[in-house]
Amino acid sequence: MSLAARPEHLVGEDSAEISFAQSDRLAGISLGVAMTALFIGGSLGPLQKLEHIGINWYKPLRAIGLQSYYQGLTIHGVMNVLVWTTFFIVGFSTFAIPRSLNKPLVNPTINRIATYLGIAGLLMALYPILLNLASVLFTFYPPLKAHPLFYIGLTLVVVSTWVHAWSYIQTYRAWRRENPDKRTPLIAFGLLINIVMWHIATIGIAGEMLGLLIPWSLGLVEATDPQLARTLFWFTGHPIVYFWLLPAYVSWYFMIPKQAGGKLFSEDAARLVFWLFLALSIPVGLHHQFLDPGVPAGWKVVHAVITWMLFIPSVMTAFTVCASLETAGRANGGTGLLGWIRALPWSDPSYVAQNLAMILFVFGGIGGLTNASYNLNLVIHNTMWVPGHFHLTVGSATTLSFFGISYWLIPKLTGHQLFSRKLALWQAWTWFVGMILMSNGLHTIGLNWGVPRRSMLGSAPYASPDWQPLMIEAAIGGIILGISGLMFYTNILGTVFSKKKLEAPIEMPVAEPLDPDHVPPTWLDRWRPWVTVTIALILLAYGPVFYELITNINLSSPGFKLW
Ligand code: HAS
Ligand code: CU
Repeated sequence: MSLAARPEHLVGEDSAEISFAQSDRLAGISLGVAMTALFIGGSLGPLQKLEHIGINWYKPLRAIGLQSYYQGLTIHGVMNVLVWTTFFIVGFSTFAIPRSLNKPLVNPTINRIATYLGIAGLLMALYPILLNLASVLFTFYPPLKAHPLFYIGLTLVVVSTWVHAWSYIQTYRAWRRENPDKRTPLIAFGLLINIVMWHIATIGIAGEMLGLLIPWSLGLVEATDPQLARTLFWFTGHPIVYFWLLPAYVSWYFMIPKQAGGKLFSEDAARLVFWLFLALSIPVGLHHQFLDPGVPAGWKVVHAVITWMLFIPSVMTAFTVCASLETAGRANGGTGLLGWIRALPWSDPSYVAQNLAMILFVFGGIGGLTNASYNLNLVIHNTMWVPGHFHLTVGSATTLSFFGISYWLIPKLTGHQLFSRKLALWQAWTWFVGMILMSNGLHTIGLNWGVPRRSMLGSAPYASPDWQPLMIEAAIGGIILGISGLMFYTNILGTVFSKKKLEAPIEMPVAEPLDPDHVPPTWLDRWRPWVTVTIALILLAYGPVFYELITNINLSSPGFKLW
């Protein structure tokens, strides 16, 4: 279908008059920072697994300044789950929102400022981390106390995402003024909901940083209130996981069907799912605090119930994405009950990486429900089960999907052919196998023996020989993941420095709905009611909790530096 003939809400590519060069350049910078961060953080992962089976790697690494296992684990957590995700999402949004609206950013200077602010914040936070002045892990729970630059730097990274968000919203509003009766194009729709959800969600961490941790680390106040800090942290800390997931969902819903040769099964279902994530992502943070003594039990129940409601949009996603893939498989000639699966594009690495990510997410999601059940949470909280869970979610659903996106996006941005499709396919499959081995080992030792997470198990006096086979399984998985990571970087660097230009331009994949004449109802494209419900639910589920904690604020805990 020619661009001009496409229904308006499906357009998503350069037209002769419109240039996206500025936003593409900014997107490229953010993606580069993201990938560098993952390289640094990811390379420590296999080493942690080796420590757990008694191979002590961090002593030799003292020569290059790494002081301890906990410093390594902080670098791993901060670089992977905070920096890689955030910068990739900003890069992907900066690339895809203007294209999807078919309108360049109205004020790219704002995004340029935001990009450099984010990088400045990152460097500021890295300085104390690398000097072993902030080995407080990625959750930075007080009373562990880091150097002030750690908190200030991370705050600036969050502020940079707000500044990006303001620019995207400005561009969207300009588009809306020009198109008052049109439905928001789907890719922009999903990414905008994600960034707005994130904006509301980060009020928690902003409160924690500005109200408690920064003044405390600067010595302006002597003591802090760890319970209030933890609760503010998880106000942001749960929705952050959907901030990481929703860009992958954008790709699964609105891009993958196109790449696979099919159609989006239901546009209405897809739109509803994103609104449900806006409304339900935030008022659930207490499911990370079921074991915290200072939070009233009744509110934990409320958050548990909303968490189960949040399960619904993910199950709807499983159904809709599967149905879209079925349309693709059948369009490609697949027949029978399952024959369409074989007809999916299993030789396209971008597709394969993302489909494998979806499969791993089925197991990560089931584990999430286990976590959210209070009585089961008592068994697995703070055990190795939890890293097992989040490597299937952020480490697979998100990260492997982002790899899949990179396999078309990096060639698109550089204008160079992907260095090696075969290597990319191997990369996706080795990530899949490595993650199955590692997460199975971690889940099982956590569940069966309560083996603690975030511990130097290789030298723990309580470690039992019974754990060893599963630890070895997890370590083999971790090493395979390390090799897979190296394959990814070889391919990306190979592409960036390749001399082979693209033979044909790459278009951003934009899936068309199965029924092209269907116009989604207005209530699925209006911000006001959904934002109102979101704020009301937050006030309901968190209002009394914060009222209680703030009126009884207890600034009594000094800071500790235990590393
Ligand atoms: Fe979680 C802890 C509950 C999802 C990340 N989670 C964590 C932590 C992280 C994390 C990082 O209730 C650790 C934080 C820390 O350091 O302490 N999580 C949930 C629940 C969900 C969930 C209910 N988590 C995620 C996602 C994450 C993530 C997504 C990152 C991206 N999580 C918890 C709880 C804890 C927790 C407690 C605290 C544990 C504790 O005690 O410390 C749900 O959203 C999951 C719903 C998902 C599904 C899966 C749907 C499947 C789909 C794929 C479809 C497949 C297809 C394949 C189409 C039900 C959508 C087709 C295939 C073909 C071949 C055709
Ligand atoms: Cu959560």
